[in-house]
Amino acid sequence: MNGIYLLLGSNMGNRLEYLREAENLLIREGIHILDESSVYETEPWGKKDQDWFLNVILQIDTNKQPAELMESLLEVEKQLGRIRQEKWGERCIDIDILYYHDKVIASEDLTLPHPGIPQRKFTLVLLAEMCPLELHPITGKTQIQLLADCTDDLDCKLTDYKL
Ligand code: PH2
Ligand code: MG
Ligand code: MG
Repeated sequence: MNGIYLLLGSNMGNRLEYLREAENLLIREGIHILDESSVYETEPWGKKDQDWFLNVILQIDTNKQPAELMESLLEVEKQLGRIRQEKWGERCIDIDILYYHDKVIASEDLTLPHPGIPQRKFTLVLLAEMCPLELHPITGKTQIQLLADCTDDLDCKLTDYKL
């Protein structure tokens, strides 16, 4: 994997506005946006009785190391007023690091690559669009292979929304 990829998700309030505002705040944190995926509307994974999400992936560049980057992401979530922290529950904004180049980390605060990637179509469809042939640093599979192997059949709809 060559690149740093963030997944943004929102399923409360004006979801698109939350994604846009998150991108603006990331820029203000000194994070450079190199590329962005299409915006997808995705069926909630893990906890069914909640609204559908909008998800988007950003490829970024930063001098921050993973732990410091994670702090910036939590700061942006805080500035956007994220309060509920129920596992897999609804949230106005969630920003996760999917990949930080080939870094593999398993600390209490941060796991890299994001451990949910192989099980989540709402992540793999977007990764397959953005960096189809990049390799997962642990499994050695491309994003396309991971998507083909993924048994998640929740819906992921391409939208016309622009960040
Ligand atoms: N995030 C979760 C749990 N479930 N489902 C979808 N479709 N999109 C998400 O971003 C998402 C989710 C936990 O962060
Ligand atoms: Mg998440
Ligand atoms: Mg998160």
